[in-house]
Amino acid sequence: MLRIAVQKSGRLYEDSVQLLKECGIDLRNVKDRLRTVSENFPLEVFFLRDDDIPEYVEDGVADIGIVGQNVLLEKGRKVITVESLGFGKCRLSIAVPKTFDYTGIKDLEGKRIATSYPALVKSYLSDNQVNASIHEISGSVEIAPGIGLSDAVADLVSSGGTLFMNGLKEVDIILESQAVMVAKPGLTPAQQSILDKLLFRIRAVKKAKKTKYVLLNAPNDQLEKIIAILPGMRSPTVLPLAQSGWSSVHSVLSEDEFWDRIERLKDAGAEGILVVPIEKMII
Ligand code: PRT
Ligand code: ZN
Repeated sequence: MLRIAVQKSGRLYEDSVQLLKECGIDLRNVKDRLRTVSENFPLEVFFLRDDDIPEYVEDGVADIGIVGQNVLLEKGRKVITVESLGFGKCRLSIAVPKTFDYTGIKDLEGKRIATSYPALVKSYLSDNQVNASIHEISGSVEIAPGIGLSDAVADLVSSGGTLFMNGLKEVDIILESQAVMVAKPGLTPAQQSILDKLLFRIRAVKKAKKTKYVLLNAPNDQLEKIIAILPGMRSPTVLPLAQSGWSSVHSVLSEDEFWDRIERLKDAGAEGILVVPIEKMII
């Protein structure tokens, strides 16, 4: 049995539970529970506050956990990052009032900065040889300058809407963050083997999300040209259509090259292009 710590409620909860479900791990009655055991995979799930997860994993109360890199690096616990998960993306940024004529980090010399991430901010300031006082507050950091508590803030940003609504502008990025899976050092061979199984599934789910299955009809005299545009896992599948002189071509395309290739396929004479999501991809 492997014990995993995930956020009890908050921004990482839904995606964490969803990821486990997409890995085929049955989790029943997760709402309002502190722990649950999967019925079809040797995994026990603990639901905790995100701030506590690095410590619980380091101490071995849980064997693995899902947590934001921002929390992980702030806490400085000795755990191993085993996989980036691609959700919970945000950045820890410095923001100042719109009226602050900011030219660079040196402008924060002697200033007061409000943040919930004192360790990360402190090390960023010292890397840049800036002396400033840090005011640690645990929530609603963005209101600190408005009420005269600080001159600047260092807070998590995703869309930037919260900063904007509070008359602040983002001026420096301290850290780009996303949710990661962490593990305690020294897993037993049995635990490591469950983790390997889980990571295998997570990677298949992640890969599939970035990839689309494409089906199209191609005139046979254009087949060579069309096949050259499609990368495929090995090479595309080509099946004859009932209508003579035409074939059906199946392949996979990654998200980044998707639109470019679709344009080229159309130009090369492809018709009836269907694009289908892939649930899992094992290569
Ligand atoms: O109760 P618990 O302690 O578990 O949760 P929490 O309240 O401490 O954390 P929670 O649920 O708010 O966030 C959990 C994790 O989600 C964070 O540690 C980040 O890794 C990640 N994450 C991703 C974010 C954001 N995006 C985010 N935008 N965490 C917080 N925010 C906040 C930010 O602090 C600011 O108040 O959202 C606001 C800004 O959003 P925008 O879109 O207006 O810029
Ligand atoms: Zn928290």
